[in-house]
Amino acid sequence: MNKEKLSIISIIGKTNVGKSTLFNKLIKKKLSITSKKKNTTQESLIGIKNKNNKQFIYIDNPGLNNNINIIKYIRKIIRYIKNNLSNNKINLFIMIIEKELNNNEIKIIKFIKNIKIPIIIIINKIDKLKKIQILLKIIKKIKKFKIYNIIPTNLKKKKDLYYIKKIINNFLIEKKHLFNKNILTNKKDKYIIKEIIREKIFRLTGDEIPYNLKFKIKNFYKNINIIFIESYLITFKKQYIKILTGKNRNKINKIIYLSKISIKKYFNNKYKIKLIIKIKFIKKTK
Ligand SMILES: Nc1nc2c(ncn2[C@@H]2O[C@H](COP(=O)(O)OP(=O)(O)O)[C@@H](O)[C@H]2O)c(=O)[nH]1
Ligand SMILES: [Mg+2]
Repeated sequence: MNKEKLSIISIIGKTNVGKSTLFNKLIKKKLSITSKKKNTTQESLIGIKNKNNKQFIYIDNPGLNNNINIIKYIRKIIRYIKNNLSNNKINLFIMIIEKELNNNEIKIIKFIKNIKIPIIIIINKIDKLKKIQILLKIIKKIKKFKIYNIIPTNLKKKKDLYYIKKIINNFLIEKKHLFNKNILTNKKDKYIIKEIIREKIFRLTGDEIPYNLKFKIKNFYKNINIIFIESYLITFKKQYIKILTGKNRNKINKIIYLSKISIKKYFNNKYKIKLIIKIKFIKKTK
């Protein structure tokens, strides 16, 4: 019999480089929300993929911002694994970059090399690069740090994902699986649903709006054939009520409609979805 193999893989990088896009593709399920806006992912999230005797545990993380302390960022990510995966350690880091390798990213490489955890670097969105020379320059710069697992990608292409998976396969260790085969994530259904709705809000509203909102699920239940969600969209600016509602409620209705489709899909069309979103204005007291 084949012995069980395991790998704990943490995906890191600046905000908006494509971490959640890669994460979803690797686990073959849209679990993490993605958008063009910054800081879409706010909490780390575990996704599990099983293949025969292999178990891949991927972690999607919030993005690295320019103004945060790099070491703190990495330590927090390492701690998340310790706390949520019963003291296990990360086997592999995947760092995604785009267009350049900046100083913060160099600091991360140095830190990770220092603690002796393997790292793969993905140079994503190569479809947006104007010249091949830019790519060659980045690769050269990375190689200076003795990192040779460098994968240029356009995550919208299937072929590129195949190479990434092949490389990840080299970092499995012989170890008992941490999760049962039918488990997909460490998060509760309510959390995933909240994220799905948050994604629609992100995608359907203007740039500044999502950062001035709070979204709360007030009531939630799930039985054998229905999921019921009653929620609040709280805004701190009065003028946003109109924008969020839209003409004849068309904006909020669209958010509800698209959320329902995604929630249904996430649960493999097993449930009817009843979703209520109430818009509420609260004066911020600060
Ligand atoms: N052009 C292009 N866009 C991409 C690629 N990969 C991801 N994106 C887009 O980049 C945006 C940010 O992706 P996301 O996964 O949310 O980034 P994260 O903040 O790092 O998790 C989304 O709109 C993605 O569709 C790529 O290879 N090429
Ligand atoms: Mg993300």
